[in-house]
Amino acid sequence: MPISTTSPTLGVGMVGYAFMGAAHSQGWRTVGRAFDLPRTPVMAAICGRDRARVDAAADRLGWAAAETDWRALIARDDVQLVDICSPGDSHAEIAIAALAAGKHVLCEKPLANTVAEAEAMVAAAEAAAGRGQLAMVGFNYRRVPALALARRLVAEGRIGTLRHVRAVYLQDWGADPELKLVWRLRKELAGSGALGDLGAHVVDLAQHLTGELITGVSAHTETFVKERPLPDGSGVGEVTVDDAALFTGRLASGALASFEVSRFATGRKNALRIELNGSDGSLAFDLERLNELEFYDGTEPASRAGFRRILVTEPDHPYLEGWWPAGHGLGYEHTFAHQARDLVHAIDAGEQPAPSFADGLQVQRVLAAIEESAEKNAVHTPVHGAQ
Ligand code: SOE
Repeated sequence: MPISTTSPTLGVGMVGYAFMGAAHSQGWRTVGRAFDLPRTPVMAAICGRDRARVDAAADRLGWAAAETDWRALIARDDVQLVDICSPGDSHAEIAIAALAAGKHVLCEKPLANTVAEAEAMVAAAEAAAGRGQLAMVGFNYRRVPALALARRLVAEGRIGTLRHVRAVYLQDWGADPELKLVWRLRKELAGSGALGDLGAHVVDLAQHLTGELITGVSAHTETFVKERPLPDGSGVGEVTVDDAALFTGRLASGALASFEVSRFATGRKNALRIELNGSDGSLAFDLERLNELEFYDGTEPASRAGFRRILVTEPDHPYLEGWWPAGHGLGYEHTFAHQARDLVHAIDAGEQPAPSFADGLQVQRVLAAIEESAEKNAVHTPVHGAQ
């Protein structure tokens, strides 16, 4: 449903209508009401395999039409941008086909299930860029205003030389003993477990906030529950992904980073926390308090220095110009509107949006290095007396 009658439109077609499909839909539904856009997104069609369910999703989420075959979706004349929110095993095929069909592409993270798939997607995106088409990967947490502000403060040198990145991303739904063998627990569909799902976010954030790449890692992963009941009740099946991953990394400048991601952190529902320590100060963020950023300015006299809480709701804070008066906070869903806003601007300007598919590939390479390291580290250095 167009909002502006004056700006040209951008027809969006979405693949997938589960959690991420609903979150992206919320972004497309609200973005034109919050921000002035050079093109008005039109929610042209959504795609899912089951006719009754995709029709219901189109109705509920606000899409004008529904398709049951993604090939039909990308062939539609009223779709200029394909937004991929299906499980990782389908990302490469759909993204490459959509780019070949002349569409722009937004693909949910992680970009792909393997480095080889991600490389093929980057090659397709590079070829399409020559034809004026753009491709972006959906790392939505980059668009939390407090994290966008953190990146700005790092770039302005407010924490000095980076020494540490410390990040955790914790959930607990894996701890449910009744949990079925859902797609997120099957390597052939999801690529990896907590690592690709949660680790991809913190790897991306660590690099995005600091402007540095992770150059090497050392890791441990574990699958705590090795078998789960099959969803159709026909028995049990093997869990083929990690339930948790612990890894350390070195950044290009020599700064040290540590990460923990888990689906077994009982009581932690969606706890993403990241802290940066530099020679002149520190920044700390907690997704459970996403309108806040903690800043320690080490250049202040020690007698007055201390972590200060910046309430990131001022109109001149990143993305806040579109929303409410100061003090009226935002939530998880707004990150998807911000992502849509930045992508629409990039498409209109013909400029590569960030994160690009190449950025997504780089994260994929870090994830692959973590898996390789975890395999090697499966043989631990023994602790004497503890065997
Ligand atoms: C996993 O449970 C998940 O849905 C991720 O896939 C999302 O990327 C994250 O934002 C919330 O948790």
